[in-house]
Amino acid sequence: MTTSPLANLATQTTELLAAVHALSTFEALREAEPFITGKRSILSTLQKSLGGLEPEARRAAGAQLQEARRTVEAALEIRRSELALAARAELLESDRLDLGDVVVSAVRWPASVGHPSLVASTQRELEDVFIAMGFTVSDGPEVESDWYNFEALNIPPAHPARGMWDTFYVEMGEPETVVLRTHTSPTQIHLMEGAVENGSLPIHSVMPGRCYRRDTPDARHLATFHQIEGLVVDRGITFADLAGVIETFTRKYFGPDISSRLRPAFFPFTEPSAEFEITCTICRGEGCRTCSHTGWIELGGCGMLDPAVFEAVGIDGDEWSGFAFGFGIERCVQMRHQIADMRALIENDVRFLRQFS
Ligand code: FA5
Repeated sequence: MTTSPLANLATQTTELLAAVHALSTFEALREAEPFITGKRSILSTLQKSLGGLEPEARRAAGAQLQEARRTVEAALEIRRSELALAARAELLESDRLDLGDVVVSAVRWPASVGHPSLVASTQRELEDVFIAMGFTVSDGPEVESDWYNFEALNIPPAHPARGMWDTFYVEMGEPETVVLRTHTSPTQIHLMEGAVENGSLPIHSVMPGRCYRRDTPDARHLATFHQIEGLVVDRGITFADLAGVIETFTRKYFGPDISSRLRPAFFPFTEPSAEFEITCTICRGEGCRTCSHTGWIELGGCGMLDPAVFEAVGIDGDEWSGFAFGFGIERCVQMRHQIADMRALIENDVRFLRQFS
C-alpha cells in the first residue's frame, strides 16, 4: 500500500500556522511568505507530488491541499494586517511631536516679544499727564470736510496760510471738499460746537489722533503722524494760563532738566500765537543734525483762540476766552527716547523695536 503524499498534511498545516503566528514584523512576513504559501513552500512541494496519483485520488488530494492552503493563506492575511497596523502605530509613535511643547512655544514666543508701539504707548502716557492736570480726553474724525480742517479755523479757501499744510484731498469741490485732516485742530471745532449745543462749556480737553500731510519723510517728518491737541475754553483765561500748562507739561513729561520756550509765531486760528520748543534731548542743546544745529526742537504750536474761531462755532468771545495747543506725538517720542531719525518709528526693524519692549 502506497503512502499518500498528504499523510502529514494536518501536522504540516499546524506548523505553517504556528510559523505565521510567530512572524513578528511586517518585514519578516515578506521574507517568509515564499516559504509559507509561495513556490518554495511545503504546500507547493506537496502540490507537485500529486502528479503521480490516480486521477480520482489526485482530485481528492488536490481539494484537501487546496483547503489547507486556503487556511494558511487566510492566517497569513490576518497576520499581514496585524503587522501592518503595528508598523503604522510604531511609525506614528516615532514621528509623534510633543504638541504640548510645540503649542507652548508657539504661544509664548510672540507673546513675549509683542508690545504696544512706541507711539501708542507715548500717546497713553501723554493722556495720563494731561488727565492728571485736569483735562479730559476726546476724539475726532480723521477724514474731515474743508470747513472743519480749514474754514472754521479761520483759513478760508485760497488763503495763503493753507500752504502751511500740504494736504491729501479725498474729494474736491461739490458737494464739499473732503480732506485727510492735516492736524488735530478740527477736533477743537467739533468739541466747541458740541459744547455750545449741549450747553456744556467750559472745556478742558486734549485730543490725540492721526494726521496726514504730503510731507517728504525725513529725520523730523512723516507723511502720517500723530498730534495731541489741547483746548481750554473758560472764563478769564489768559496767555499766562497757556504758558503755565506748557511748562507744567514739559517738566512732567520730559523731566526737570529739559527747558521749554515759546517763540512768536503765526497760526490763523490763534492770536497771539507761539511755537513751543524744548531743548533738543539728542545733543542737550549743543546742536546736531536732528535739531538743525539750533539746540531746540519744535514740538508744536499754541496760542489764544482767535475771535473768528469763536464766531464760527457760536461762542460769545466777550464771556469766554481760551487757548489751544497742538504738538507732534512722534516728536515727543523722538525727544523722550533720543531717536535721531523719526523714520525709525515706521520701519519695523525688530532690532530697533525690541529696545522699547
Ligand atoms: C499745527 O498743526 C497746528 N494745528 C498746531 C496748533 C494747534 C497751533 C493749536 C495753535 C493752536 P504745525 O503744522 O506746526 O501746527 O504742527 C505742529 C506739530 O506737529 C509740529 O511742531 C510737529 O511736532 C508735528 N508735525 C507737523 N508735521 C509733522 C510731520 N510731517 N511729521 C511729524 N510730525 C509733524
